[in-house]
Amino acid sequence: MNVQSVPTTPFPDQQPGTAGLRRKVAIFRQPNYLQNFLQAIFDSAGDFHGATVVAGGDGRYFNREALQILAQMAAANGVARLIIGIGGLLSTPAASMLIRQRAALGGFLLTASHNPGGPEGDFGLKFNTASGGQASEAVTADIYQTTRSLSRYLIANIGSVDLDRPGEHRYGSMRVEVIDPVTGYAAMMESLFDFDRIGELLRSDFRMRFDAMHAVTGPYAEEILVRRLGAPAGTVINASPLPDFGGGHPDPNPVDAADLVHIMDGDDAPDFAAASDGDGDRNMILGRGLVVSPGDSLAVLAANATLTPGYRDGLAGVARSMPTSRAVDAVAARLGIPCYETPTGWRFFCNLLEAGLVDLCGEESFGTSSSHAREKDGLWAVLFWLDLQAATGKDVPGLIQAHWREYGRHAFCRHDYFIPDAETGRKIFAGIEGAVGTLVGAQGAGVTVGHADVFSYHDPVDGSISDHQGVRVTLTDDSRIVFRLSGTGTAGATLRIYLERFMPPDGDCSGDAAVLTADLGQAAKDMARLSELAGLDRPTGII
Ligand code: VG1
Ligand code: CO
Repeated sequence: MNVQSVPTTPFPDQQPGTAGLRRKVAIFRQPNYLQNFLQAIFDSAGDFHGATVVAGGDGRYFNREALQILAQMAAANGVARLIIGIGGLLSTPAASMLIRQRAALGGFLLTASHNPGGPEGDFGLKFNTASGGQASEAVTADIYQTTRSLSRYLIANIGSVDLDRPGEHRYGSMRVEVIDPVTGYAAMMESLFDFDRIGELLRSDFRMRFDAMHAVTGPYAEEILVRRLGAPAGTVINASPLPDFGGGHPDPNPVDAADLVHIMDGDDAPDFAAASDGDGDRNMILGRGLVVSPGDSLAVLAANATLTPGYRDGLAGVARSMPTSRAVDAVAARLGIPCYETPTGWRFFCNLLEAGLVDLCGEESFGTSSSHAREKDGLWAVLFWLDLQAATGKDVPGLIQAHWREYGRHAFCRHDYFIPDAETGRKIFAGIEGAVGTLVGAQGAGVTVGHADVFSYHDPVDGSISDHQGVRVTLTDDSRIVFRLSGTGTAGATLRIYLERFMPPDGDCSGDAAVLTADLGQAAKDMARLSELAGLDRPTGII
């Protein structure tokens, strides 16, 4: 095997965001760009000599080419065994589990998740460490520092890896295993949920629709829902992964999965619907006429966890990202278990999971998961909701309404403001941070600010501190407004404003969340001075 050391010069922009390095495909395809980032990982994220490493992606445009480069560089950097999902595909949760099951040093996840794909779209890469979770902030900082002084990368002439031929083959001095990732994933799901009663439900007159959005979950959903559980053909729609996701935006939310919302609002709506995102780590849960908010989903799963085989012994604790609604806090208080509040980004849950402090975690953007993996897991959440429906005989609206009657409702909505000039966006956000001290007592849209702070997270496991993780504003009626800047975009800046209104259990908890939180949104826009500083009078997106 011929290993070449190729001279190169640093790219200044290779700082990973919330979920790895995401850039336009055209940027990733510049000569040496991907190579530099990969070499920085090989140089700084562990000893790759003789190591086992996992690789796969969400199937977006450039996935296969990037995997070939990765294989050549892995061989050159001494990797002994490379495990790749067949066709170069691995969902993010399946990759996380595989890293753990195979005791790999880590894994390369080629995904930009919900960002659009195709030649004009985005590409992304993140590195997960031996625990199966995304590299910590410290490791990520080392990788970034390494990119800044890189002068060479190593690449080996091993020919082209056949990604579609299952089995183990030698390329240069490296063994490449091309595996079917669905089998192991399905076995894990079978150990957590009662497949007999879910199967019975799905084979009855119960009708379900799962939208794979032409992304990676299609094959997983077909195997589990249709082949193993007996759901009728046609249950999984948009099932084949496409390099451009069929031109769509594989983000499971009411805007990008509007077709599904429409189906569930119609007269002929099925009993249950769900969608997942590009890399299979997020989920959206729908009942007839109802989209379950991410915070409610986490809260319902936590409150009913002992009904499922995998969680029948109860939960050690729960965690939610800071902007996620506080619905789960109420459940944790009732159960007498701890509830942790972490910054956005799944990596912050990993220490808690690893230390056994929590079993369920959830994010504000339709992401939920548990101790079975170190990433969020879309299909897992769908199976959890199916199992709860099978166990209780209630449908989604029934489960949600029972929950609100018990705990009250945390109506939740997100307003996004896209600011084309990133620098202006950063200034606006800095302005909000700077104004925190003056917000208390301020009035807006009939509400008074009771508390405001810049969120800083002290990791209880490793003691690390992550500051500037968003601004929290609590109002005297226990409503809440949260501001943060998106870390996954590839152009401009997106200010995300999360709105939450608490409705007590003894009152009327019905109504559309967007309407129920509209006045909070108005107050938030004024606090951020968005009209004045960015000329924006209304959100560019409401989710
Ligand atoms: C978004 C979500 C965040 C999530 C991140 C990665 O980040 O809001 O909750 O952790 O995507 O998820 P941001 O910084 O744009 O708000 V995924 O499914 O893209 O891996
Ligand atoms: Co994702």
